[in-house]
Amino acid sequence: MTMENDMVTMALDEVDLLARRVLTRHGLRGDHVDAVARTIVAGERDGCASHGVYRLLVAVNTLKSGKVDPAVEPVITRPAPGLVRADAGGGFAQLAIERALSALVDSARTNGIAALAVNRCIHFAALWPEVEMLVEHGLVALATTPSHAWVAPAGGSRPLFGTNPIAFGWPRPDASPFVFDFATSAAARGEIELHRRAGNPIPAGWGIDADGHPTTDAQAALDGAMLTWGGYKGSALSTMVELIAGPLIGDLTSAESIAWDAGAGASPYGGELIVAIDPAGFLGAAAAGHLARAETLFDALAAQGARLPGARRHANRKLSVAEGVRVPAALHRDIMALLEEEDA
Ligand code: NDP
Ligand code: PYC
Repeated sequence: MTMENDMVTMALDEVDLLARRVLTRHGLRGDHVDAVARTIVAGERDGCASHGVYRLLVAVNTLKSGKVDPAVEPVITRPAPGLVRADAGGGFAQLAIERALSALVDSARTNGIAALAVNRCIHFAALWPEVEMLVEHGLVALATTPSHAWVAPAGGSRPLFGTNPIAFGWPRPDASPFVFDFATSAAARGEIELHRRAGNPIPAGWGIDADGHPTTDAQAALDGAMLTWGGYKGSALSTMVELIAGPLIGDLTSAESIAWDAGAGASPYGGELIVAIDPAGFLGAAAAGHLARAETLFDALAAQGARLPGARRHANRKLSVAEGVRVPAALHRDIMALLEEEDA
């Protein structure tokens, strides 16, 4: 670990050890520690600052609030041939998803398509690690989850939707997978929190203040309402997320999640829907040929100088493995302070 220009450089195994120490010190137990640490380290490794080590502060805050069960064992069931359910039992989502993965892969292979409903989970993570786990098995994947009601619908001015991310993954035979993952709000709430921490204004169009006026003040937007991405289009997508990863799977909307939180400031509570599709389901032995044909789309995109979502992350990953990651010193100090707390 080295420090220069207010940045701390850490090797990935140092980040991993730090994450485990912090989570364990604050009461996380059993396989949850591995599963949660893995996504936090992956976020930092891939240059996703809003869902990297910053999430240690968020996870600890949730552990302290008593709103997450730190040791619960997820229960995996298969209610129908194409359906898997993971009851997280009030624990963090990561372990429930890891434990359901083999059933979901098996079900997608058998049926061509399968869906996993994760219920009663606390979700503070990025979705791309979940999608990538499925893509590694040669499956196409779609994942989505509501969060807390922080976002005003297009045309409205009061929080109703969560930041409601959607992630999609497509396996590529000889390249990193095509994976996008973004909030249906103009930016993830974590991005606004990082701007607040750094004392930086947010771009116009991300939020409105408590009186409904446009603002570039991060705290004012956090206290007021975030805005949807792409106006009414993001609003419609966000509504879809509320429905398919809320009532459709018997779980909470973002408004219900924040009501459940009752001011505790914990991470969102509710469900997640993950759909996995096996290309061989429709195509059988022809799947490889059609996947190869899909490559012309990616080639044509690159030929125009456009970049694929996921490309930045994968490039960052190579760099982090070789050179480690750079964490702002103030954030590193705040994380280290979590290890010193007397009453943890
Ligand atoms: P961004 O607006 O930064 O969008 C991220 C996606 O867009 C990535 O796939 C990124 O690829 C791609 N992208 C960015 N710039 C370009 C470009 N110029 N050309 C092509 N592709 C590009 O992310 P958000 O702030 O909306 O979300 C960040 C994270 O927050 C997500 O991982 C999301 O899952 C997480 N989140 C989680 C929530 C939860 O409830 N659990 C709620 C809300 C957000 P690349 O990564 O390669 O740059
Ligand atoms: O950044 O909006 C966000 C977020 C919500 C839950 C996890 N991340």
